[in-house]
Amino acid sequence: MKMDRVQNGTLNVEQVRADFPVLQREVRPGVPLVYLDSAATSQKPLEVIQAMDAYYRSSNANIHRGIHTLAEEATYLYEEARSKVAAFIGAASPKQVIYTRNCTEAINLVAYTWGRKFLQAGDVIILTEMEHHANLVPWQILAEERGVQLEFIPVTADGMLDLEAYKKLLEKEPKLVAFAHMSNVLGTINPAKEIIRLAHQAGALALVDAAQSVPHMPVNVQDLDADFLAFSAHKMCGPTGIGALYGRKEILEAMPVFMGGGDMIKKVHLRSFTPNELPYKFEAGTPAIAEAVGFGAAVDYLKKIGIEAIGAHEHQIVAYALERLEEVPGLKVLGPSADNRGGVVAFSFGVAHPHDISQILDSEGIAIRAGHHCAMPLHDKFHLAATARASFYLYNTHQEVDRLVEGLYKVREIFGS
Ligand code: 7TS
Repeated sequence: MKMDRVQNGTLNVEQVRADFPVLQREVRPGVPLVYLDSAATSQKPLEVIQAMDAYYRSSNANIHRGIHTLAEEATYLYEEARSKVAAFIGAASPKQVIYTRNCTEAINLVAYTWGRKFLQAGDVIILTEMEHHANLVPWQILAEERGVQLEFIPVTADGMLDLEAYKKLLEKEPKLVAFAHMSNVLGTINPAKEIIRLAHQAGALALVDAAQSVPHMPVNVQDLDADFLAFSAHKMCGPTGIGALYGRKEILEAMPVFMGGGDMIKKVHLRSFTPNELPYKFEAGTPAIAEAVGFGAAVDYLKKIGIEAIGAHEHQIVAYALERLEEVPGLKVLGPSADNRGGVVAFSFGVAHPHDISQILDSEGIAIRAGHHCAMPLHDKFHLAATARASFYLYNTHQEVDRLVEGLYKVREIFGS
């Protein structure tokens, strides 16, 4: 398969597109879909859909319980997928990969368990001004409850983190530095390895919100030396309803349990319980089994295509998009140049509200996202209530960027912006 979809490290996008059933559809008769909203959720290749379908058709059972053929198959598939996900991010052991509902739940798990056990009033957590609410609100809740102090690495006018300011903040001896590997608005790829190195030097742990990086670039938790790393399957060709938290083993072991119930215990008495081993300790109740199977299939798919080739393709598309969008009068792109950016372009456009832009583009079959993209403080920083955002993945083409630009000229005609 690798042969026909990738040639000399370059994606054959037409071949790739054929793997995604939804990309064949027309939004309305004669209007083909241009899907530019993969930062919200990616489309799913047939292999993922089929893996989940096959699971339900032939192996559906609850896991870790029954000693019957189907239960054993389901358990095997669920754990096999965990091993695939662990290998994909370079984790030393699958035991360090905890299934969660999504990236949001993974970060909340850390805030609720590690945060509540190890942090006290006055302790400092460093975040950044470009965080998604998923890596902001859980810490705000903790701050309110425990008197933990939040500090923020500033974002510069061109959408980069101010690392000099970060170094100053580290003098406050934080307990945790939690940051987005890639911004879902600015597209900025942050220097994760350096941020983590500096955090460790200052005695802090580091949590990487990798929701926008794991789907698009090689991410290796051991190379990064991350203490925690969180991401969602649905942004990486997998299903909704499942994500993962990677954690350093000794930290996960020291953390108290998250939710209570079946599977997360070794023993239960009427008034007490003994927690299970990793990773089950953090997985209470019947999990998303079919979704785990789909998650594993998504990793297989990305590996077959090659994450480097995917990243290189997106880099080309985003560089082309930046070049084409610059031509459109009145349009202002947020964030850095293509060199420091993944496949996300958010912009404002004169008098046209992002919702109107999105609606007009939708009439042309073009799906983008409009709003604050769950990053309100970042929008406040740039004095914007909302932006329009196009985001790209392995299946997007240069022609689709052209369609976007044509659509924006139509917006301009209507609004005279
Ligand atoms: N972190 C970042 C950087 C994100 O972009 C997102 C989702 C999340 C965390 C949360 O992921 P979830 O799967 O738990 O929801 N970002 C977006 C987006 O940009 N548009 O829709 C969801």
